[in-house]
Amino acid sequence: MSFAPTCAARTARTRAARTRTAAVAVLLAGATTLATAALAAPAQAAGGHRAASRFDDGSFETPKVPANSFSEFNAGQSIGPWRVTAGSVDLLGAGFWQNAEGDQSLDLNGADSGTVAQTFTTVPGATYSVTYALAGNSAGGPAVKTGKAEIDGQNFQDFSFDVTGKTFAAMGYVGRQFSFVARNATTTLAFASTVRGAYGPVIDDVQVKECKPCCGS
Ligand SMILES: [Ca+2]
Repeated sequence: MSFAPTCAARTARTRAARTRTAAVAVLLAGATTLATAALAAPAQAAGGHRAASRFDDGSFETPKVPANSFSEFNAGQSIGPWRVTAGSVDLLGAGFWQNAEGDQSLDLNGADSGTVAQTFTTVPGATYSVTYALAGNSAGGPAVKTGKAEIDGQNFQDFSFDVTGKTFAAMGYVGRQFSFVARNATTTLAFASTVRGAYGPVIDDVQVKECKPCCGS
């Protein structure tokens, strides 16, 4: 399965970081054939979750949690089209801190490190670009929040964010991007914290777009 690295490399903003990220994704994508057994079960229907549809609510706007507060969600619970697949996470309500998009965002650490995942329809063989905004919960240590983005249970991108000097009012969101080639009619995208404690990486504004024919065009 070709990955079309030249396509990923032409992604709209050819900042060095993005190009480097795409190159990493290419390398990782090449290893997918070795990890078929690790692929997540399509659609995760066993949990009573909705049938897979298009990727949705990458902004974590549903359900609404109380303004200036947050709600903890634990493994097995759903957050709109997402579900918590490990540990716990916190969904932050409007006004709690700065969001990258909309009124809410997600701390990947609730009581401790957590993972959220969403399964959505994809066209096998098509290339998709995933973008997301990354920050961190500066209310507690460690300063460097780490996590990873996974496609069908396979690590596609490690990420880290240093909250030093950041505040709830100025979260300092940065954009991250990687690409993947869909292998099946559904794909599961997950974000997992890899830092312990109650103050984790914060994500918002997750977008998944099919590259037709190129990402960023
Ligand atoms: Ca949001």
